[in-house]
Amino acid sequence: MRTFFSEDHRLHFPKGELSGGRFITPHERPARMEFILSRLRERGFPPVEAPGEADLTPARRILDEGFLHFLETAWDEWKAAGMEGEVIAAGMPTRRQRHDRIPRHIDGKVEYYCHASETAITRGTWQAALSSLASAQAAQAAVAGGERAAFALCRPPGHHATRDQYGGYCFLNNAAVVAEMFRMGGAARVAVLDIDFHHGNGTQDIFYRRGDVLFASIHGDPLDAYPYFAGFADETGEGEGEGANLNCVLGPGTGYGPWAEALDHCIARIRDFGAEALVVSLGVDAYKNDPISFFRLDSPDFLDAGRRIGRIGLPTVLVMEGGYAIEQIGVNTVNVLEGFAD
Ligand code: Q9C
Ligand code: ZN
Repeated sequence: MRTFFSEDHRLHFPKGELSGGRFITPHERPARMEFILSRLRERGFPPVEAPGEADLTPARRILDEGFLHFLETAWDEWKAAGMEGEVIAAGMPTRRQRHDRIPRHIDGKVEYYCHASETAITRGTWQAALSSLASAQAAQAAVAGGERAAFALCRPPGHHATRDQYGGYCFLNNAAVVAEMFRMGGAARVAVLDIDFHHGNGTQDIFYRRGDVLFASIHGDPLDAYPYFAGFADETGEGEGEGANLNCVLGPGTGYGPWAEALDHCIARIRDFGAEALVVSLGVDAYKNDPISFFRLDSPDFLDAGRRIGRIGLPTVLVMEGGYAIEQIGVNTVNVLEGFAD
């Protein structure tokens, strides 16, 4: 399987993540990529390939233009306003507040376009997010060109980014753009299968009213886990999208048995839906020792999960999302890829 990867991810490494009332070194850090790259080499995967430039045309079809412009200019505006640190949202518009006017002041714009303040924007964040998207797009092009599957080793991740908000370490929704590109390329129906521990609220948001893209996700119960305010089982889609959104919610301590049952449930739905292409939001934070999640998958379970996903038999782009047990992220991620290719 070919892997697409850009070194530009290094341009995004905030000094701090707000966690438990303190600033810690972000869980979502550059070293994550090193462990995956080294495992890919160890297992004899072909050398990773650098993507070309990101093409924002497909992104503009599903993302808000003002949001894209904000991401591109936020750092400069923040600095021009005399802010000394990294771009961090101190608040967000909430219940019974106005969402119909975008603030003029950069501090207000940041609050408008952010949904989780653990995530900071730095000088290089936009370029890193663009190059991450470029890797996803290169993987999509490879699959559209006839490869059975390709791996987009994306950083920063994307599945928490909605059409107009960043957060949860995500800025541009790579998986959603790939799904849209499959549609543009002629696939009548596309499925996104999200196995990251956290609910892919961004992807759900983008396709919620659409019947041509199925979103199916297995994740920690939002009553107990980020993103808290989305991901419940009764969110099934709206309008044309009714029935094209499947949330499989599992509680603290869930092991591979029930997790694999949920996976099979998602797979059956993907088959019934008649998807012609598959996008996998590949997070490995369901791992038992992940520092910010509560499932109990073990490393060999990822191999089995990969096998089940491979047996769906669809042209597939696997897009990297989360995974914060850094020492094991390489083995767990590559296990999914190897299981898939079995
Ligand atoms: N104190 C992804 O896996 N909350 N994002 C962190 C830690 C945000 C995870 C709380 C988690 C975001 C792509
Ligand atoms: Zn996650």
